[in-house]
Amino acid sequence: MEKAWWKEAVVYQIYPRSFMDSNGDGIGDIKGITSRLDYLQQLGISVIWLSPVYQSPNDDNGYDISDYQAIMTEFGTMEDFDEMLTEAHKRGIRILMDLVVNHTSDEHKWFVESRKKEDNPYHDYYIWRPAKEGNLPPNNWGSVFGGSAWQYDEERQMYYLHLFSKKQPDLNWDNPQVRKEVFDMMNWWCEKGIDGFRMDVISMISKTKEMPDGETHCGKYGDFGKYCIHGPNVHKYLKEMNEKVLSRYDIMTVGETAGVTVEEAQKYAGKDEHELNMVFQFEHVDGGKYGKWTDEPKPLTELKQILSKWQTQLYGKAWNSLFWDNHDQPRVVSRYGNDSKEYREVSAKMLATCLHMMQGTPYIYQGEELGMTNYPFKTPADFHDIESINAYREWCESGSLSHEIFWPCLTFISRDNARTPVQWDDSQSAGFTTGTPWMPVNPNYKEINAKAELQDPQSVFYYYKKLIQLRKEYPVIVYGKYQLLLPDDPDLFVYTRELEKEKLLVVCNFSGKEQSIQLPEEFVNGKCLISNLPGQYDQQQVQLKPYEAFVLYR
Ligand code: TEU
Ligand code: CA
Repeated sequence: MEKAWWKEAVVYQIYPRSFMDSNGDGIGDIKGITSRLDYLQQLGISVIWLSPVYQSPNDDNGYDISDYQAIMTEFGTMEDFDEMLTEAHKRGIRILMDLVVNHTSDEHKWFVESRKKEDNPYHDYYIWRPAKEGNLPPNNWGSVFGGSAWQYDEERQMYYLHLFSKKQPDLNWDNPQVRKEVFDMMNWWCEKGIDGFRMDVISMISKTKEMPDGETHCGKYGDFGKYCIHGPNVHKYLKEMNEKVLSRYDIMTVGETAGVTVEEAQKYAGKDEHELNMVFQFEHVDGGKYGKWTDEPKPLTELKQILSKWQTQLYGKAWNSLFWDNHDQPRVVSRYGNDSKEYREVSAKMLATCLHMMQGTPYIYQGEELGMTNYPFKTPADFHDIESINAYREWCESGSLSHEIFWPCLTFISRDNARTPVQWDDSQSAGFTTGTPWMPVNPNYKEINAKAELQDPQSVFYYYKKLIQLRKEYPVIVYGKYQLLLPDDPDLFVYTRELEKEKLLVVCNFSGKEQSIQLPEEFVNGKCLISNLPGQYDQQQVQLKPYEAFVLYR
């Protein structure tokens, strides 16, 4: 298999608003990030994925961009950005920008022009359609954040499409001028020296010309998926982007492709396709009882089946990205582990072992390396996230579900779980800010914080550090072939990796109960590379404590 730096990298995602505040206004910022680069270097990561830092009215926390070539005032200045980039590079850390080009903010100058009544060069930059009789929207599509996907514009007297909030109008990628503007902007950032892009909902940039009603599943709105996801020209446009931008630089790219199948992923990230390096697939975190909402984790057998399918079916054809957490997901220790006092640390380490020993590029979301947990929400007024607020309104206030049924789902899955400030120390506001944080700090910061973990050699932090180190030392972790063992075991996740003469055995107990396992003969007396408990692994029969995990090498 061809080697590449981005295959060997470990990425750390920063959600700037909640990472570190440098000036006491309660909002994380770029100088705050720069001040924590030493911490990230100590962890050992090689790449930062920076969630959006561009100028934005923050309807969706920066995923609604009003100027792609300016920094959000609250986050600092372009000088601050340049300094952060230089300081990161000095430490051997590369920076990926979040590229949000399926839509802009409605405050972007392109949209401000586009919505004007008179004809102008921006008229065709967005997706405009006349109203249907009775001034009704062009079709029944619902937006991801609730309500119709169409907004009537009084000025232009037409509807525009917004797959997300009405302040996030979708760009018309069929217009060559739009593509040129986007590619020029990307080249501008590459010339600045950034190291790649994470591409927001890149699978949605191409829409069908015909826009009929979508199927309705629950509720009154139709599903736009068939017409907007992996649309007719998406691969054509990405190949064009590759030719005009990506291929000209030594950069890394990862596409966010919700709903992607293994076959489709090979088109986006196939090694000879000349599109992207890898994609994010979401099967292991998607699918709830009510749309995306649920109050329970997937059964382990299903989780194993999904992750193993991606491991084996992309092998040698395309590259995987590996993640449990991001700014749109709840905290993994609360979701697939156990965030009780007794098991939080051991289960956080087990989950990390399970993911970091797989093939693909691992992504760590800020705070995950500390075993940060979900937030104890008390009332609907505790939410900041537009998706959570709208979902509560749509499911509960409309009466389709009772508060008692929906509340546990909302608190279990809400994106706000990931967005509370990073817990740096046990001082007020967890050392995130000297002011009032824009979002409350999780009250468990006195026990769970970076300062305490840096002082404790047994901490979750040092465990992540060791996993990252192992990936650098053992090529089998990066390039080895994956095989799942015990697929039907409801409690144990066991797999092997193999590269020429090297072999790894990874054993993870996902349950809160003791388990036992019969090791494959060849691993008896194997070398233990890492374990989250002081276990004995030199006999064929091994007893496992709750959430125990270990890796044997031979
Ligand atoms: O998310 C895209 C996406 O597919 C959404 O479904 C997302 O998973 C959301 O949480 C729905 O449950 C990206 C960004 O990651 C997200 O933060 C943005 O809000 C969204 O695009 C719009 O830019
Ligand atoms: Ca600040």
